[in-house]
Amino acid sequence: MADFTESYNEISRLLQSGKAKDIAVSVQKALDDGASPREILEKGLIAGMSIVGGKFKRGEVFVPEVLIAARAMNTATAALKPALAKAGVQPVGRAIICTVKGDLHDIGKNLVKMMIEGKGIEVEDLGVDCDPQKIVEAVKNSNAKVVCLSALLTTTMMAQRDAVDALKNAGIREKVKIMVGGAPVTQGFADEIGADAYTADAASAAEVCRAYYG
Ligand code: B1M
Repeated sequence: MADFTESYNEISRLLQSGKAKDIAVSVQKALDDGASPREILEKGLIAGMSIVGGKFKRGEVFVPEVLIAARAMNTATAALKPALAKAGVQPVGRAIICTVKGDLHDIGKNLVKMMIEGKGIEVEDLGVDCDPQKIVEAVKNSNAKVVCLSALLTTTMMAQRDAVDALKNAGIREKVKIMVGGAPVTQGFADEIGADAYTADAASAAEVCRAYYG
């Protein structure tokens, strides 16, 4: 079995320095050489982004650097998407995903989306800063079985509760399973707001989501 450690490290380094074009080339090369899409994601991209996150937290890099890294992450995940999708099966159903009201973070949401799509589920992406009413309309107008809510800020976690409540008030809460996640979210919080599932990462989210389709 080939060792792709150096490829993953290179992808992580390119992500940290925000080299969007180079990272897409490196991701494609790693795929062509036989690296697993999931390992590229976890050991290259997510590993690189957590280093950027740590530096951001310690004040060693600032918002512009983080944005540049985020752009590279999006370019890289787009390059990876066909390979992740290929590992999936026939579409088994539909899900809705968004980042909740007030929150502009979309990297984790996009990863969750990609991993769910990789399980053969069609995903309708409502984007970021998503108003609860928009979620209600999407559920009404589709046959989605699962709604995935991402939140990255302690303040916007509360908008996950608003989304659950909006679905309840619209009388369509029981039509869907509601999954929540994002760095500040916990199982306890998910229970408190009446969500059906909390998962800590994109891969687990995809597994739990897939299980809802039988
Ligand atoms: Co923001 N930011 N940010 N930021 N940012 C955080 C989240 C923060 C922890 C940084 C810090 O201070 N250490 C902090 C939040 C503090 C808090 O509330 N506890 C923070 C802050 C404060 C802010 C601003 C307020 C900064 C400011 O303006 N002063 C501002 C808020 C803007 C807004 O949303 N209204 C802001 C802005 C930004 C940028 C725009 C610069 C950029 C976002 C770019 C983008 O997304 N397009 C950004 C980034 C990149 C980060 C960090 C560095 C990285 C986030 C990320 O993408 N991580 C982050 C620090 C960190 O995480 N260490 C930080 C990688 C991603 C793969 O992980 O999104 O956690 P994550 O997703 C994971 C899991 O959480 C999970 O799966 C994913 C991977 O497996 N997951 C789910 C996510 N959603 C899920 C849903 C599920 C299940 C699992 O089910 C439905």
